[in-house]
Amino acid sequence: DRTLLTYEQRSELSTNTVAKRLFHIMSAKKSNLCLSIDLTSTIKILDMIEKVGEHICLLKTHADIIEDFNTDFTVSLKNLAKKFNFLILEDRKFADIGNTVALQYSKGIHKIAEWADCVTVHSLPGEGILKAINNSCDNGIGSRGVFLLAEMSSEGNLITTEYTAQTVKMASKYPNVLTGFVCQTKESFNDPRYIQLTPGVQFECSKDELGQVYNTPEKVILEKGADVVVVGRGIVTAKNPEAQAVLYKNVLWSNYLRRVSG
Ligand code: 5BU
Repeated sequence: DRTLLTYEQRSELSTNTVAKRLFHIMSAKKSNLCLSIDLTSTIKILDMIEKVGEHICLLKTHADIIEDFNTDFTVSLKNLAKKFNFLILEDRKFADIGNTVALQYSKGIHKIAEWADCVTVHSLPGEGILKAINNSCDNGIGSRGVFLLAEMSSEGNLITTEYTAQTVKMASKYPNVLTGFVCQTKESFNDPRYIQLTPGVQFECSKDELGQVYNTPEKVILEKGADVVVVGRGIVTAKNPEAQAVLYKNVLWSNYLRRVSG
């Protein structure tokens, strides 16, 4: 059972550099909290990171919602990642043929490959999409990672258990580029090398008006097998985001300790 091993133990097994680094950061900072920073201005994003950067292991971005995106911003982002010791995940959810994804990954305004340690990718188009990112890494951009979507948190999504199983099978051919899976359940995969990233988390079990479904920190860590937990509006829209981030960090970490102590 991968969920009974510690993050240190799992970092020893990692075959992807980003997974290894993320496991180390989690142990060092005692944080398995990923902040989903879904804000639309670069100043607001950088301000928010100054407040919560110390408490997170991973920062999840949506570059395409930022109205004033620019290269100075990505330089600042990388500096903050270094200062506070967290990694950056661009939640781009690539879903096209490999050739197009290779271009979307490294070109355009966003040049994602230059600043994001890892990206999210759909398995729907087939393994060409993993090959594309893998090739980009081999061709000079260095060690990067992929979180493959095996399940989603939203109500009525079309992913079946068969789709999840085939996704995990497809990924098994790319251990060097695979950081982990974005998923909702412990049963979706077994391999302890990979990180389970789980979004849809708030203290209040509830929903939003557009189909997002929330589980509590305790439930996703103890029952659902989450390793890194994504919190967005639960922190970003709080009156005091820093205090709220500390609350999430502490609850998530104590539930992880409970889990690995059996
Ligand atoms: P929230 O504010 O905590 O609901 O934000 C959740 C974030 O995680 C948001 O950026 C989504 O795009 C992202 N997400 C998700 O909510 N559910 C999924 O299954 C996947 C990503 Br994949």
